[in-house]
Amino acid sequence: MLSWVLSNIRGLVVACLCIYAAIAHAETPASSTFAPTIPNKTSVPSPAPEGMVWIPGGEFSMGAAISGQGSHEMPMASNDSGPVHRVRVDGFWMDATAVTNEQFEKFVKATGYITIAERTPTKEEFPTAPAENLVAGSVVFAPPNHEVALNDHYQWWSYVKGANWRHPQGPQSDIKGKEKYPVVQIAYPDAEAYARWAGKRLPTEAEFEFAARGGLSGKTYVWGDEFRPGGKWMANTWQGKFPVKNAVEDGYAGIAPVKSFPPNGYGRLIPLSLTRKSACIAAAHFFATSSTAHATSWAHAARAKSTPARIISGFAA
Ligand SMILES: [Ca+2]
Repeated sequence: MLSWVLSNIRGLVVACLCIYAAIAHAETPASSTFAPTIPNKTSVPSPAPEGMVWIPGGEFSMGAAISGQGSHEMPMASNDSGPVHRVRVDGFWMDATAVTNEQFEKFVKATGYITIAERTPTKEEFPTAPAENLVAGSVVFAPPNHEVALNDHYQWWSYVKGANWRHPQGPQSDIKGKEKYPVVQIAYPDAEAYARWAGKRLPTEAEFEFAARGGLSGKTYVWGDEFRPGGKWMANTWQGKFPVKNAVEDGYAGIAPVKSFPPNGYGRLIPLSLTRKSACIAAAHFFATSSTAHATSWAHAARAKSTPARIISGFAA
């Protein structure tokens, strides 16, 4: 049952709806060390689409030089982030912030779209699941009241019937007054659907990482190597013993409204940092845009180990 609940990640959120523009990746010789980002010299197209920033593209060092265990602590890197390798991306437009609840609501009102978390799972999708478990819902952060091993995220994620983007923590919760918060409980197909409706697309992982780095290279965070320069909170993070105690010193126990923290070097409001997946953990949900999406770019992306970002975040806590 537990394994089914956990495998039923269909509702687990893609908080990162990054929709954007053009591509064209080309692999360059791998290197185990970071080298400076070399931005493209092409001029910025105009006019700028509303709410979007131009990511110049160029050549950069992608990945992480260290491996980690996927804990909440920084710095960390997922084990598939290495080795560091040079990748080139074309310039593209990207949403400056995560897609908000009010933006997503416009999409739903216009299309009648029903998200994955709102759909009842079928026996065909989950043939081994007990019938009583085939209920619509999603995964919600539910911290234990005692310390637990950090290699078992099932200790703090629970499948909750009726949890979806309108009710992020379950039926008793809602998003009233949270119009400017990133939409959560959104699955990858939901993000794709939103992107299509908006005339955009999801970014590849390479594009996402290029944008997240903000022109810097090999830095721990998108703003540099110091976690709190001048004592300033630069992103929404967890303070305290995870997942038991959240001291909330940065003012946010769960997700924060967009634009709550400084943007990075490209003007994008990206929270954390460094490695692809962890960049999302602090609730970085972005949307970029796009004018074109070449099929070949996906192939190139795959070759460069830069599969389209299927970033999950969640933080419906
Ligand atoms: Ca926080």
